[in-house]
Amino acid sequence: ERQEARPYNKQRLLVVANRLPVSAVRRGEDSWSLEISAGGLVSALLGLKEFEARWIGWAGVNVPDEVGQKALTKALAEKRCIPVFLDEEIVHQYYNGYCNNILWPLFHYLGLPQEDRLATTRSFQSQFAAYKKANQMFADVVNEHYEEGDVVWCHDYHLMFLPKCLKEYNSKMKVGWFLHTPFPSSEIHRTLPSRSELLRSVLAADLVGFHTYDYARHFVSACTRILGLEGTPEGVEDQGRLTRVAAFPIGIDSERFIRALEVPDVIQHMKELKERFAGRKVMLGVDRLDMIKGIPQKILAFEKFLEEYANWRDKVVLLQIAVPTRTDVPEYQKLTSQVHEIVGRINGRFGTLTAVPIHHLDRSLDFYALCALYAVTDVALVTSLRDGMNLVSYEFVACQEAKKGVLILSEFAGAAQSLGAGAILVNPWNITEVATSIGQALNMSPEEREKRHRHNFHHVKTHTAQEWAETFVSELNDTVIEAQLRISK
Ligand code: ADQ
Repeated sequence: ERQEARPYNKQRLLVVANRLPVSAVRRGEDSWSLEISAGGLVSALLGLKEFEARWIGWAGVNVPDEVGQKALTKALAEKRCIPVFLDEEIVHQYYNGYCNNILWPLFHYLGLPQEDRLATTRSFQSQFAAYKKANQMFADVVNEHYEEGDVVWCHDYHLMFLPKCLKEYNSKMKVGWFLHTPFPSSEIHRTLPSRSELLRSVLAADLVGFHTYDYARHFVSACTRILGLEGTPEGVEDQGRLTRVAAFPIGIDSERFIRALEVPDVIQHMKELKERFAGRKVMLGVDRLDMIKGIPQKILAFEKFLEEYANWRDKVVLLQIAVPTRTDVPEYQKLTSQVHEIVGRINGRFGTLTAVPIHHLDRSLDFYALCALYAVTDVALVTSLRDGMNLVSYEFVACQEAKKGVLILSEFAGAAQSLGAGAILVNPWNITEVATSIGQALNMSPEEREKRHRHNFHHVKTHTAQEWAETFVSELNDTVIEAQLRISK
């Protein structure tokens, strides 16, 4: 495969992320069926015409035997994917442990789960060791497939140790690292026992990217305060070597959503939804069922709204679609029952024999069903307690050209910086404020809705995922050229 001819001048891009964009199901000893999952990153990279992208990552399944590994590697190669095989113990310590139980809550300002606090502190060293080991395994695979001139783009908090491993193999490798979550204040980051090692490793990259300027600033101050390095307008300097640090706000493939609204199935589905909820305003929440999304806070705010705005009680419905994730982590199981409990209580309190105010689904919707739902919604509610960006808000806006519904958006989502002028911004912890904003959204004049939508729609259409990826990769190329020029001077 490495010998494969390719048009000269097409640069290869190795995208390294914890998960490959496929779900793999084993059909027999040496046969697999694969399905590509069309997330934001996939569509962003599909649009990158001048690069030839390969993915490197974990396929999300444990494959202990060599026959299975060989067969999966072969099947994945057709999708331009290269697997990293992680065994169950590593997944437990690295992925469930260090990534999801330590870094994820910390980067979202949530602290460690209460009753786990001491246990987590005790297992910290072994989990961090597994994290480094896993990152080294990713590095081995990258190194094996790397060819001179390739660009290596590492993604997210799972792979903070990767830039260092890669540069140790080959200091000439062009390495970029992008964080999809917030980077917290340095006061939070400094509580991590491995704070310095992680920062130093990320700094080994040539370019480090974040969704917002604030996250980039937090990262630079962590480097100055914790490592004593110098922050410059370009990034962080260590003994004459510059690591460029900048903001690259992600977007979506907006045309894909806009086009979907013309598909007959979607139109039919919209018609059914409109009939189903005739006479009621539709409010919508679409989230992964995660602590950071503020789902209980959103539902409590909706309850407050029903209490305070009695005349709206039978004229509004909240559809909350929450796809379960990380279901084997106890904290997530607890969140599920908490949400069910609140929804049950509110439906019991405000429901009638024929209608309930909240429809809560623990599932994901397929792309067309999601588009239809976005398009018939009057008010979307995004109440993340912290969120790197939040693409749901972008997807909603993309589907609202006809309806011009209102977006209520948490000020703690990265998207607040780009869609803030068109949305109603709220502090999700203040349920009275959110309830009032719901009232304001439902009563908003068509002129004001039009004005706000125009602003956001323009943003979502012009700041696409493809543009985001292009900007990052070309900036990475430029950064490396500039560094070489500086050295040769
Ligand atoms: P996420 O935390 O997953 O991403 P988000 O950006 O909102 O959050 O993306 C979620 C995606 O999953 C969207 O494309 C959405 O359509 C889909 N989705 C969610 N719930 C669904 C459901 N019930 N059914 C169907 N689809 C559903 C992380 C960071 C974000 C950051 C992104 C990209 O946490 O802050 O914006 O990466 O960098």
